[in-house]
Amino acid sequence: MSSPIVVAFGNPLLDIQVAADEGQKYLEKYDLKANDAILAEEKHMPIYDDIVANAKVTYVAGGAAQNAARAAAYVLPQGSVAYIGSVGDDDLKETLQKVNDAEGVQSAYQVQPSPTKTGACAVICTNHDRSLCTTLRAAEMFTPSHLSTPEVAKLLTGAKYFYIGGFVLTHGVESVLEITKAASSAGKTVVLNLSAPFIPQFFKVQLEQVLPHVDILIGNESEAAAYAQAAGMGDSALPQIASTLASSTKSNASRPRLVIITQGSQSTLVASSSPSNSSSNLKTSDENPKTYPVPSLSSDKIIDTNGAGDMFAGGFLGALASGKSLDECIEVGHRLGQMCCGQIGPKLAWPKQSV
Ligand code: 26A
Repeated sequence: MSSPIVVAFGNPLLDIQVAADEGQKYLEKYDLKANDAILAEEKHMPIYDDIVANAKVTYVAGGAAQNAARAAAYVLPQGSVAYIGSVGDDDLKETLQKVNDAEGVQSAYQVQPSPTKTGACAVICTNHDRSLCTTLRAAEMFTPSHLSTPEVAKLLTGAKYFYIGGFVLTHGVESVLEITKAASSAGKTVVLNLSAPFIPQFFKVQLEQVLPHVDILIGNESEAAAYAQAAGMGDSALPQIASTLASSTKSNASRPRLVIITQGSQSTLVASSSPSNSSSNLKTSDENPKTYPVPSLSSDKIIDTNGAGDMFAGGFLGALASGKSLDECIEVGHRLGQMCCGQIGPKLAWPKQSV
């Protein structure tokens, strides 16, 4: 089998999801915002046992970059995608690996010895919002040494597209820099997801270290706004934030940077640092940033929004790796994001639908 062309790196997590009818109670009990992604603090730690014992929960494979990897695999031929992250030697890992196997993602996990457990995310749904509260456990024990193991070194050499979940910047900037610097100097494509407002807010230093090596930056409106605040741009409008991020320093200057900002059901924005000089399949038009309306999705078709942004990003990436145009990549992203909204958790429709 040929080597995967896409490699994603992130925090492998098992999602423990509470449905919307019971969500409000847990938001209040644990002082969580309706639509947010945070690292669990001391006061949140009982939430995992609490929801398992007292709520109707669904277990679903999660971890933002792992979700995106499965979405990329959905649109690419078998064997195209691999995923790197750190897990415990436990049943949670088995569950994640089975889902990756079933959906065509090669799991190149670093496995921490017992009793370290695989990370988990409490997903509290209310209406169309989702609150993510994560305990990283094994995920934050990832070490750069894993990148030079023969299996992973081969994956990194063979791949052409690298997807980094911004969430790993809380603990893994050294590994991220190793992956992205090598990729960027070899002329390969690096995609970074901002992941959550707290990343630009509290991990700005790490973000600024990685940004020069990023060809395509993906985020949503609240992450972009958090970046603007952290970067001293106040409440600048989204097009300005996107254009500023697009034109910030780049190590591989021969290739322009794209910044993609999603806004749920509102239009997606794409800014390019150099629209006329884009590589052949990624040309934007004269409109910069360009706006892409999101097809409408009726409310009764939405089960929950957990993972929709990841599926957008992974769909975009898969389409990009198959040589599609920018417009087509955004369209595939929108389609997979919406498909995910119709499932419980970060899932797509199986058997596979054509996208
Ligand atoms: C470091 N944190 C907070 C996280 C995450 C995370 N993935 C990586 N690191 N917090 C939540 N997630 C995942 O985001 C997906 C939805 O976008 C959840 O596991 C969920 O599947």
